[in-house]
Amino acid sequence: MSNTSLPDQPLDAIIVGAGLSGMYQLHTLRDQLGLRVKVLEAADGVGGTWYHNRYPGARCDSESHSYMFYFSQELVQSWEWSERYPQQPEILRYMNHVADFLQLRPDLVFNTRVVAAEFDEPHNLWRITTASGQVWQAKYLITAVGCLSSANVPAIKGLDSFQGQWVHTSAWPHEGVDMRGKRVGVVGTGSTGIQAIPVIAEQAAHLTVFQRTANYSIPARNAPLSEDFKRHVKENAEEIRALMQETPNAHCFRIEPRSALEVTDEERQAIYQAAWDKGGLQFRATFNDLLRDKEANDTAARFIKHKIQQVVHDPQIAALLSDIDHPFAAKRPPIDSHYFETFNRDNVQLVDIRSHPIECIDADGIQTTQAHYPLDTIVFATGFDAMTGSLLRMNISGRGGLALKDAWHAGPRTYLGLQVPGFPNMFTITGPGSPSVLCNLPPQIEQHVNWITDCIAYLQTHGIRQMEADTAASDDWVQQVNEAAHATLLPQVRHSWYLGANVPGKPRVFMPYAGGFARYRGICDDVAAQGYRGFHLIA
Ligand code: N01
Repeated sequence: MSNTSLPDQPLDAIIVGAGLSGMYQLHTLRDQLGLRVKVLEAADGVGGTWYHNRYPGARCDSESHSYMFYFSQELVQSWEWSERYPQQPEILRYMNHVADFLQLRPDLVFNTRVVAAEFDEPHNLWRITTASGQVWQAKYLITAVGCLSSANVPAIKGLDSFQGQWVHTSAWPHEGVDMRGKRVGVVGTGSTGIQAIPVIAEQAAHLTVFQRTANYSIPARNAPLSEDFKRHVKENAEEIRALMQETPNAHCFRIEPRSALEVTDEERQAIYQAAWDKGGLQFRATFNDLLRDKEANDTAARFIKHKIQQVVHDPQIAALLSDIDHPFAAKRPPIDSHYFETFNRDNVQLVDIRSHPIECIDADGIQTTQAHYPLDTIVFATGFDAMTGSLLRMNISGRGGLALKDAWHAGPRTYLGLQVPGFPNMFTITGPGSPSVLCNLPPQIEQHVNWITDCIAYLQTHGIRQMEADTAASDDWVQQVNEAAHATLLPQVRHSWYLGANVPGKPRVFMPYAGGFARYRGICDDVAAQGYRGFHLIA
């Protein structure tokens, strides 16, 4: 059987998606449990989000030594990052290295988009249909489709009539987009826009940034890694791994055990300044109550807004950029390389589309309620139909033909972000209800994959045909996810994609588990230790 031809017998497992999660899941099921497994992937290579997100400036916001697998010492020793925050091409090289190192390629099936997955109850099998009409069969269906892989292209009137080129950052053409001599417009100032804008400004003749919501950003202070640091990572891999497993966000730094309100103004200022100089996401780890206490959060917000006003020369532009309507880090906090400085360039213009929204796009550019902006290229850095978009797009139906979109009509309901009631033997890696996007993803992927692997080993050795999340256990988990979110400032943001509020018509439910990675891991371990409490196991 070649890796693209259908097997004669149903497989043990089909994994959808060849990003980090799909690749590691293939390795554990195939090489540890000896199961027959294939990975179906729509693209023609591995990488998932890093295969598609090739926009200028795309790089990781997690420090490189935390954005890698640690389950294998040999794998750790076989790789070296070049920068503190690796760029997309280097991350994609790492992904390909993982595929080769673990000899995964014979079981990766590329150019194969899943368009439907149905649970065949009498045969206890998942039937998975691809865009070319092939039907694959397997006992277990494991979705490894990532949290941020369905592009959110705003439905702006007239987009089809635009005579220039338009692109979404997450579907960047592989041949690149030539910005030289062009009038470029960027819509969106989230993490992606903030990475892309400084690089596009250097390439384009003129750049217009359309800002709906001003955003905080901390300087990344990216730099090449020293040989000493590279050695440090290799020699301390176990400690680094242990640290990431203990921290709430699965990063390589601890949150300081102090309140922003228990120090003097001078001490607080000095702490923020040191974190600003050091750069990166650690800024939010300076105090332990920034995400829980609005007054504490205000101190960080004031510090950053003041920095923006110092960096940006034109007071009107500085005012627009620092007029931020939400608490710091209540949206995913971006980090940047010279984002605010970019607005001091002569070829960059900031347009406030909160006060004067976009009315339409015409053949020549963007029309707001105030003015027309002639453009050759429009870049949508407008984010994703996050966490549920890619799952729903697969047309999954479970027991009795229950469609996932109907099961989730009021928002996603899962047990631990791992299973959905009514969908036996289906597992979701970093699904809604797990910490997922609130964490550095590789450690969480390792945790999810290891849990699923141990679980499947248990099912196989105990002769269990079906495993399915209990409805009451899922309802209780949804409640816990809700309570964890409301213990923080996270749900206070309008337009937050954590809530699904960025996609018109999407139910507003806080999707990721905000109780912290370490706590979540403990809960999952506990559930397994109690014979998979909250799941029905049918022999
Ligand atoms: O998307 P976003 P993103 N008209 O949804 C605006 C990850 N990531 O791609 O805030 C006009 O955060 C929207 O405005 P508003 C990371 O987890 C990871 O930037 O809704 N504007 C906002 O400004 C991140 O959080 C890395 O008012 C519209 C922007 O578009 C996640 O991806 C690197 C609009 C969207 O911001 C998503 O970030 C980069 C409309 N109709 C990103 N619709 C890593 O390092 C939306 N906007 C791993």
